[in-house]
Amino acid sequence: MINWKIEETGFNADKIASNGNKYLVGNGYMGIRGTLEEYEKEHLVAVNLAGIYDKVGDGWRESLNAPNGLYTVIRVDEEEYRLPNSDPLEHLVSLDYRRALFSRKTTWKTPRGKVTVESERFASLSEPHLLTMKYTIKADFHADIELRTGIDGDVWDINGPHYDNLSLIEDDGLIKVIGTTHEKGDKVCVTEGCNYNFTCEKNLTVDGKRILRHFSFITKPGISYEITKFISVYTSVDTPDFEKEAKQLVKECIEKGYAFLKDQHVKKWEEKWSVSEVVIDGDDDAMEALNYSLYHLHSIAPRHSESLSIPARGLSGQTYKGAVFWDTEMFMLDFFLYTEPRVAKTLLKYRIDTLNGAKEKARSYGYDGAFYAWESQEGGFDACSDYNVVDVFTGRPMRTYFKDKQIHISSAIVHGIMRYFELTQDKSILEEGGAETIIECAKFYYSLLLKKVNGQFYELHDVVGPDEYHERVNNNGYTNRMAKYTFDMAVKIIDSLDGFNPEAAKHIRDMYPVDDLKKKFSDASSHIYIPQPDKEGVIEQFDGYKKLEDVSVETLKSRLLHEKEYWGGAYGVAAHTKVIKQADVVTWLTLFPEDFPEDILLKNWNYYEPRTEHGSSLSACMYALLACRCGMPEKAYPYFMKSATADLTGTGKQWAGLIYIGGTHPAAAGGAYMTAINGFGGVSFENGELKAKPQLPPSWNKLSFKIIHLGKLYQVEATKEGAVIKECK
Ligand code: IFM
Repeated sequence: MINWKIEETGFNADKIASNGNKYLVGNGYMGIRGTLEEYEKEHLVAVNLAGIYDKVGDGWRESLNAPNGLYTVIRVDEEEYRLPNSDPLEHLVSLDYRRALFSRKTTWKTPRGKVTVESERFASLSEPHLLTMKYTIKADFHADIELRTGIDGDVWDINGPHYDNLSLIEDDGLIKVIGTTHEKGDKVCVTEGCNYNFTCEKNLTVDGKRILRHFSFITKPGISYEITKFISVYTSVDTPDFEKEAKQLVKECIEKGYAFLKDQHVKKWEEKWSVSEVVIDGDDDAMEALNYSLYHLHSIAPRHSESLSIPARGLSGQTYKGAVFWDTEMFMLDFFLYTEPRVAKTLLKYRIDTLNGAKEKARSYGYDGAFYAWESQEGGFDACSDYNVVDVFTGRPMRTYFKDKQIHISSAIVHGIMRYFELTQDKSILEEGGAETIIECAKFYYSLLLKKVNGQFYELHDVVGPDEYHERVNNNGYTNRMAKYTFDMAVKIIDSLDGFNPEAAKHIRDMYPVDDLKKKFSDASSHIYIPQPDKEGVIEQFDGYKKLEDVSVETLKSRLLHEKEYWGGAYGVAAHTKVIKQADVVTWLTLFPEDFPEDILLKNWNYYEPRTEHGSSLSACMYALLACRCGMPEKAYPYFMKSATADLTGTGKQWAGLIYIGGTHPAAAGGAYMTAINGFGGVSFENGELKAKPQLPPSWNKLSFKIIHLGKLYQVEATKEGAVIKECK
């Protein structure tokens, strides 16, 4: 059995950035990096907010980090003690990921004795605007302590600063910092109030962008001096009354006290685990890594909203501009669909509600329908830049084609909506805009189809597939197959309009010439070119792939001139070779294994596996899933562990050229979940029935989990002998 805790003893300054990700706590509204209270912006402190963005000058538009209400520093006998500046005698950080509690304990040796600080914090799962911390100081002598605690408005930004001005205010015993954003004048308001159990001299200062309370007292040896902080975070996008609500929440929390709030928070987490915990008998490492991954997914689920999605790096900072990618629909969605379908719907509603942005993007390129943002922010705005990578050699931005050519993004939205519908039979998703979204995505692909004068097939040219190292290719198999799927789904929707509520059906019929569209989409689906296996059984990833240089990933690595060099783009080392960044044909075959006999699936797995760099954390799980499909759980296992441990090891890529891409990896977490449940557990849904044909890795004796299907909760017990599925009463 696992102890649901990760911890690290001793202090290592090199781990400040990676521990910020690893020890993150969050509640979907905000993510608080696992940094220490005394850290400042150079240590990548962030209270990263969901769904609110800003742009400064020519910098990239990115998500906001709120002022840091946890900020706390101590002075002992007039000397400041803080990491990383003052070497500790002992240091421990830990994360109880069952209860989502971060804690630290640090002891310093001072000239007169030892001083220990301990803290515990959580982003409340029962109150999305609340961040709470308990901080204690203990000394083994009569230490002269000055505790400075308050709100640090000098926040870490990649493309900031985002607050044009900051107001630092004391109000009725509380302190607050309100930042006004550059672009739209949105307000971010952090309010702090505290309780403490000691008598002291008090003072309040405003020091630049910090508002700080000072508590001065002399310790008695062995006595703990405790302060609890209640911090509310609100924005003007949440409510026009943000200041009032922020204050009210803090006041209420001061009354309720830390223990009560913690208890409520822990109960909420227990509720989540009661459905989502996965038990792996025989492999504690795997069980720990998997549930730790699920912890991250829970921590970033936007439960406070009905229409919001999850950024590719979760709420761990501004990497990838805090934007939403296909990661959500293709990699994270199943976890929520199986354990908390309401969240899955929220994620998809975000796409439905940003349809206008997608239509505008399509129009801006001269296409019809909906071309979803590659890096989606609010309103569906595409934050992806045409120059999304910086060349390490010249320091110049490189033209990349993620935004304009990665057209498979729209099909991911269709896949997500249909998967939600198929697994829940909740038609409202289609009636409330899902049907329209699917039709618009189909119109988009339809407007891109090409036919050569004497050609038999429709083709899709000049695209980028999931393997981003090969840009502007023709007939990427994954993209063409997903376009076909989109046409099929649009036809299915048109055919099912009679079963919609009359108003929704009328809306669709009024908007579209449905019979004509059905004819067009059916024709497109039957005639779109889908690459077929060659005589070795291998499917060419795109036209001309086979002619590229066949080198190993290792050889390619040996050709690098710089460790941060970008492998893709026109001149990247991978561009003229068969080395691919991430699963591409393999992703197609994972999604549509029924397209080919099993020996073809296997041949393609064997062919592409040694040619894949896995430069994206999205890659490994697709190899794991297809390996399971091919009856190779032992080959799937290392890929599963790679996905499940992405945030535990923190060894993923940190740079794309000179652009920082570090942070948490929720798509890998979701991919690990899919591998455990769909792959090893062999879960499928046939004719509305939940089935499981397990194939466990050698070391696993039993895999147990729960799944919500068609509104009912089931317990699945999978062993090497088979599975037992029981409805939970
Ligand atoms: O969506 C992915 C993409 O497939 C590869 N680069 C990183 C993106 C965000 O995770």
